[in-house]
Amino acid sequence: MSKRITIDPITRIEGHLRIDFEVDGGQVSKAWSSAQMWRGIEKILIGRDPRDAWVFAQRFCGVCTTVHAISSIRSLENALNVEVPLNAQLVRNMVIAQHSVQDHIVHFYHLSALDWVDIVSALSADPKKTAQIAQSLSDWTGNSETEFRAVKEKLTAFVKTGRLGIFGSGYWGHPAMKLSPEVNLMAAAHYLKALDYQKKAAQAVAILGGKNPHIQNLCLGGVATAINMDNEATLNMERVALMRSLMTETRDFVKKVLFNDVVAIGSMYKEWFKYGRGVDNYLAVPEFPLDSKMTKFDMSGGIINNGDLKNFKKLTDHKDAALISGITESTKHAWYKDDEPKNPFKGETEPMYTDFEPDGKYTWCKAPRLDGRPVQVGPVAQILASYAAGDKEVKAMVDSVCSKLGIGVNDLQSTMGRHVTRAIRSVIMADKSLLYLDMLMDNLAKGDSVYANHTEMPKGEYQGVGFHEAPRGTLSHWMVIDDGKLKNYQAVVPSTWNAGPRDEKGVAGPYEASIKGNPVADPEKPLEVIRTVHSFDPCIACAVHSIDPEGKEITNIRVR
Ligand code: NFE
Ligand code: MG
Repeated sequence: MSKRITIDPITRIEGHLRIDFEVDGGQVSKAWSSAQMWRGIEKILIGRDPRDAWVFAQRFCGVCTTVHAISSIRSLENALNVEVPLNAQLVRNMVIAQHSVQDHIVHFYHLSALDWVDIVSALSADPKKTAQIAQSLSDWTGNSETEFRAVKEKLTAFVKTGRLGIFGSGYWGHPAMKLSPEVNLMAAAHYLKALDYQKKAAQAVAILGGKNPHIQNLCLGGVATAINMDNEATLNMERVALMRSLMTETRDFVKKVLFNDVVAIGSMYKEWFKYGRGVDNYLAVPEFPLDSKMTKFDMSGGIINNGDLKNFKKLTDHKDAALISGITESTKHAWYKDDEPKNPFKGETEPMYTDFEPDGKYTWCKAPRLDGRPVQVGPVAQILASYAAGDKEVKAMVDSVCSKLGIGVNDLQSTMGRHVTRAIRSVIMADKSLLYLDMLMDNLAKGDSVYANHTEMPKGEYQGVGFHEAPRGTLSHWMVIDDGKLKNYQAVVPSTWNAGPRDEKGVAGPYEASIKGNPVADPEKPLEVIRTVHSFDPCIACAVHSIDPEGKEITNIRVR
């Protein structure tokens, strides 16, 4: 007899996600992923000046604070064929990379570590032994016995109050929790430290972008970041020095703490390299442009089908016609009017709410498809694409981690593989932030001080797509412009690719497919399902771009 279970809401994610699944013989046999909120920012954009779109579009989300701004401005630059000077590309690259560092630190420690780490067990740890374990992993200065003793005392005092707050409804003592008290204490201490380090990365983004969340420094054809090393009101020597020190501190944390913790936890939960694979078609776009024409990129992108790295199609830039025309979104099982799947240039956002109908419509997420196939996006896709393309840095890190863990590269297509590839990506992002800062300083020293190409809005009809490899995967914004006003606007977001429902052929999306086959030791406490869902780093605000808790239509948005 199968048993139907609903988890609503899934906590420790961004937004409102409901997961339904059936358990048969201790394993998940079927699953449904349902986004429980709807936003309608695409509709707010219609009729507006496309040069303003990035400011509105980045309000899709406050977690991936910058990515929608980047994608939006790129879609306009793509539509009008506008070049972006190198200085501006480097400023944008630093924003992207530092934002990723912040996002990945928060995801690993604050949103997912407690699926693996038992805080209550940490209370019985020996701080001295904990320090020995931590020091065997790295020479990070925060790993002292005194430090761990202080954290243990803090946690004990906290638990004694009887008010566990955010730790209140964890699955402490669950049979699937396997770490020793000492490793639990080490991770708990790093969880607290991580709060400080994510803030440093956010601060670096704010220096470049004027504020965070939601940067203010983009413009069509470049950035509006005033750069003058000798002026007190601009990005100057003092700001650059501060940024360099923030970036160096977070790089050390990511390399010496986060990365080692993920590998250590991975090595103690090795069976999780076998669960959670799900959809094994992958997409990542090239990222970090290093020239004004967007022809040279620092990280590779491409498409992998059926999990076979030899079956890899490299994408060399963001103008790939087959990619652009191959993307469609199905709304057969989503709370929108349905028709044939549509390419986003022709996409619509017409809500049609029905309640949760497992065989009908059951989510606010559309189902994106590439050449008719579901696709998984995210750090696994980007790291595997870079690996398949032979990017040296990525290849070296992947090979070394796999040999340390005693796994093959293909085992990264899994629940734990998502964490490990995200940890690898964190290190790369931290390194690249400093690289782009050096490149910017070099370019300025050469006398190139241009950071925007001024462009007027032309008359006539234009369309453009802006791709970006965001922390959760490939993001694209699609705009159609008519006489200087937006005629259509669609976003196909990483969490839409991953959280999307079945399509018109009944083929499940990545979350749904990945949960299938997971063990469930205790159906009342489905920790194993949550582990796999969290490994994607869900962001539902992004994915469906006014919450109505009653589930009623709330489409009455006034357009200027
Ligand atoms: Ni709201 Fe996002 C990222 C985007 S959604 S967090 O990364 O784009 O997947
Ligand atoms: Mg969309």
